[in-house]
Amino acid sequence: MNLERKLTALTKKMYDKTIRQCTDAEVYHCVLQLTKELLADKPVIEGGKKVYYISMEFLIGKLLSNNLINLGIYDEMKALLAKKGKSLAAVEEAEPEPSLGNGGLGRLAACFLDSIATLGLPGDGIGLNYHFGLFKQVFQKHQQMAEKNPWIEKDSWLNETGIEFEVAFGDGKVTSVLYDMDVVGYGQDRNKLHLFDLKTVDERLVKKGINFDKTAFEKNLTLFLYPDDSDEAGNLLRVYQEYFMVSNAAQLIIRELKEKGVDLYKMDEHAVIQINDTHPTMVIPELIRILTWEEDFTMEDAIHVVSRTCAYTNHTILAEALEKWPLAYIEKVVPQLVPIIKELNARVKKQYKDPKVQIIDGNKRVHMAHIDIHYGFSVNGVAAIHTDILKETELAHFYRLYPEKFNNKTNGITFRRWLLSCNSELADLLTGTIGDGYKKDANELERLLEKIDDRNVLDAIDAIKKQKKAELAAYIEEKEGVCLNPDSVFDIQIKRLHEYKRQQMNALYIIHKYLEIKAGKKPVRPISFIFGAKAAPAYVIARDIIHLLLVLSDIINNDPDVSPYMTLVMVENYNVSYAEKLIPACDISEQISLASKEASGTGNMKFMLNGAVTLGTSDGANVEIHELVGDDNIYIFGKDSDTVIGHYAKADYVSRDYYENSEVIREAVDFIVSKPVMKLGNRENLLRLYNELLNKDWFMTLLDLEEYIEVKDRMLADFEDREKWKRMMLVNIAKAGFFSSDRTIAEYNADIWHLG
Ligand code: 26Q
Repeated sequence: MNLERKLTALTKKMYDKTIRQCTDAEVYHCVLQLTKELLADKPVIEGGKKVYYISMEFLIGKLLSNNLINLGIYDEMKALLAKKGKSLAAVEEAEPEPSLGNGGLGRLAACFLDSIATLGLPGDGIGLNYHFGLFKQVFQKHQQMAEKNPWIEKDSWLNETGIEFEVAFGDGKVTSVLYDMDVVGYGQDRNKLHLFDLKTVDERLVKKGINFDKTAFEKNLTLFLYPDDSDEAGNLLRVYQEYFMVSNAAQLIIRELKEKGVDLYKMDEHAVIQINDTHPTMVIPELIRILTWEEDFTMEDAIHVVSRTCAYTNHTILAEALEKWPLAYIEKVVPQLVPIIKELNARVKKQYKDPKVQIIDGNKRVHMAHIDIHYGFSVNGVAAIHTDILKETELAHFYRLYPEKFNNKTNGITFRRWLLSCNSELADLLTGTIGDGYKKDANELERLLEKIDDRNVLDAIDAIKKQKKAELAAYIEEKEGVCLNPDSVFDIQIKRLHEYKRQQMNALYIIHKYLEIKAGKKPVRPISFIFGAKAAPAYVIARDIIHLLLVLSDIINNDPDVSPYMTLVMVENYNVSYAEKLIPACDISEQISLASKEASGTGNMKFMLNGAVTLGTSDGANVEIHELVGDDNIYIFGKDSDTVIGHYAKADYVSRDYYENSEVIREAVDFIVSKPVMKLGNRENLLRLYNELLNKDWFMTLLDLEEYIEVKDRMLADFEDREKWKRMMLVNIAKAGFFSSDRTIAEYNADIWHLG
C-alpha cells in the first residue's frame, strides 16, 4: 500500500492542492477520507453469536490516532506528514471531539468496543447520535457556564446506512435514521458502533447556551446527552430518549437475526445484549412486546428467551442514581410497554413477597434495575469491592434469590489509547526494554520488574515523565494562561465533579498548604495542583466546588508569596483529549472517593499505566491496584467501606464534631468564607458550601481530611527520594497489565457472552 500516493491523490481531488499546500484542517479531512476507505476495506468480524452492547453513552473521543494505530499505519502516516512539513498532532487538532458521554461509564463503553474488536469477537455498540453531546464548559467570573458542543461536520467518522425505523410514542410516531462508525481492532477486522438519530431533528431549536424547546420531542430527541451522571434527572425527555434508543436497538437486532435466518425462539444462541447500567432497561419489555405482538410468541416463551439474552451491568451504589421512573411517565411516553411491565411485575409479585424486590413499588415507580435482575441472566459489578457491596448490601435481597446471576468484572482500559497513543515515548521505551509482546498480551508488562535495579531503565522512565510534564506545562500555559513549573510535583485530580469523589477534600488540603506557606512553612519543592471536571448544571453544590477552586486558583497564583511554591489550575472543558495530555504528565494520581461510593474508577488505571503513583482510599479498583503493587507502591488512607457503611446505617457521622475537634480542619474550612475568598468570590456559593460541610457533609469529607493531609505530606516527602520514586513508577507500570480492557472483555466473553 502506498499511503503517499493515495493521500496526494486525495488532496488533489478534494482541494486541488499538494499535501504541503494544504492547511492542517484540509489535511485532516483528506486523512479522514483515506482512513475511512481503509476501514471499509477491512472485513466485518463474523461469528456464531454476537454481543450487542447497548449504552446511552459512548465517550469515544477523537478517533484519528486510534484508528491509525489499530490499522497499523500510525508511524507511517506520521512520517509521511512530517516529510511534507505537517505534524500529525497539529492535523489532529482539526478533528472535532465528539463528547457522547458523561464520564467513566461512557468511556468504558468506548474502551470495550476497542477490545471486543481487538479480540476478534463479533460485537457492536448501539447508542444515540447526539448532535451536541455533553455541554462544553466555559468559565466566566469563576463560574461554570455551559455551551453546546457541535461535532458533526459534512465529513465525519459517521457513515450513512440508509436504514430507517419507525418508533411509536404515546403521542406520535417518529422515524429514525441509522449512522454507523467502524470500530477496527488492533491488527484486526472491524465491528460497528450503531448510532441512531432522529430523521426530523432540528438543531435550530437550540438558542442560547444549551437551552432548547423541551416539548418538541420529534425535533429534539437527539440534540443533547443528559448532563447528569449519577443523578436522576426526573425528566420526561430522558425516558423518550431511552425508549427511542431501545426500540431502535430491538428492531436492529431482530432484523439482523432474521437476515441470518435465525429461529427467534433460539435468539439467545445467536445474540447477547449487554445492558450498560439501567439506562437501556426498556429493551427487555420492548423485545417481549415485539415477540408477542408481531411474532406470535406466547408471553411465557417471549419472557423465557429474552431473559436468556439480556445481561445487566451495574455501575453505581448511589441510591439517587438508580433509575426509578414514575409509571405515569412510561404511560405517557410508551403506553404500549405498560401492560408488559405490569405483567413482569405481576409474575414477580406472585413468586416473591419481599417488597424490596418488586418492580413497581407502592408509589407507582418502576425500578429499572429490578427488571434487569429478574429478567436478565447475569448481573455484574465493575470492581471486586463494588460487586461485594452489591451482594452484601445494596442488592442483598436479590443475591439471595439469584446467587448464580451475580458476578464481578473488574473494569479495564484500552492500552492503545491510554498508552500507545497518548504516551508513545513510554510505549517505545517499553518495547526497547521488554519487547513488544505487551502490546498483544498486557501481562507481559510484568517483565519490567526484572529491571527494577536497572539504572538506565529507571532514569529513562523518569526522563519521559519530565518530558510529558514539560509538554503539559506548555499546553496549559497556552490554553489556560497559567504557568506551571515543570520541576514541581504534578498532583492531578480529573473526573466528574461529585461530592462523593471529594474534590472539596483536595481543595481543603490546598487551603491548608496555602496557609502553611503564608505562615512561612515552605514546601521543599513546588507543587502544581491540577483539576479537570465538569459539574452537572443542575448539581448546585458541585458548581459551588468549581467556584471555590477557581477563586482559590486566582488567589494562589496571584500571590507572590505563595505562587513560587504552589500553583492551582482548573483546566477548562476537561474531555478525553485533555485527559490524554494530563495523564502521562502526572506524578500523584488523586483517587480519594469516600470508601464504598466509587464503583471502580478507570482514571486510576490510566494514571498507573503511565507511571503515576496513586493517593487513594480503599475504594473501587484502588483496592485491586493496592493488592497488585503492594503497600510500598501506593498511598492508601481513610476509613474503609465497612466503617463508612456503618456510619450511614447508624446515621452517626457528625461533621461538626470533626470541625470542632481539629484546629487544622477548622482553619481550612473557615478559609472558605474568609475575607480574601469572599472578596473575589460569590457569597452565596461560598456560604452554601461552608454550611454544607459543617451541617451535612453527606459524603463525609471531614471524616478523612486529617489523614489525607498526613499521607499526602508523606507522599510529597517521598517524592524527594528520587530513586525510591522511580522504582514506584516502574512497579506501577509493570503491574498495570491486569487493567487492560482486553482482559476484562475476555472475562465477559468467558463468563457471560460465550461468543463465536
Ligand atoms: C441517569 C438518569 C437520568 C439521567 C442520567 C443518568 C445517568 C447518566 C450517567 C446516571 C449515571 C451515569 C454515569 C455513571 C458513571 O459514569 N459511573 C461510573 O462508571 C464507571 C465505569 O464502570 C466507574 O468506573 C465509576 O466508578 C462510576 O462512577
